[in-house]
Amino acid sequence: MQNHYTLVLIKPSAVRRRLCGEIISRYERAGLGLVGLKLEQFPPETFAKLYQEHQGKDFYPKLVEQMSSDSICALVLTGPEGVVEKVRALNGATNPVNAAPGTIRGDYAAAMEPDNIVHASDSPQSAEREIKIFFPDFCFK
Ligand code: 3AN
Repeated sequence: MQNHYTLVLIKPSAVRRRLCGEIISRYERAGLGLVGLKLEQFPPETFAKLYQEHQGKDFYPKLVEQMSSDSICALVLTGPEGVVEKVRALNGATNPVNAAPGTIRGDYAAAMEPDNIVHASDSPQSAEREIKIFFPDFCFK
């Protein structure tokens, strides 16, 4: 059986709030496997690659500045087909104002300020591209 993967980045504000353990345990409780983990500060160039589709948008400069300002916690999660959607469902809507209670963003953020707690890939193709940015040696099996 083919394995399926997705990338999650726990954003700097959530790392500072000591939320990594809580967030990781939500994914694990949902049956997903943790197969990559890094706590590290990355330069703006790394996030320019990650957020290439958002270049030119008004929020882009601040997003890159914020993500590179401090350590993030990068995760590779594995699970059955649909793992990308499953993680996005656990995270909740992009804007925490609209994120349902019980989701990560719904429970830990009230607004996009200072940030929306987590990033997650939005398709299996993005997941592969994004995992290679943060885990260049990751072995897709
Ligand atoms: P998601 O993280 O849910 O996939 P995307 O890919 O649309 O959402 O956005 C990537 C990141 O860009 C978000 N996590 C958020 O930090 C930022 N972002 C997206 N839309 C906005 C917005 N309207 N205002 C401020 N930041 C935004």
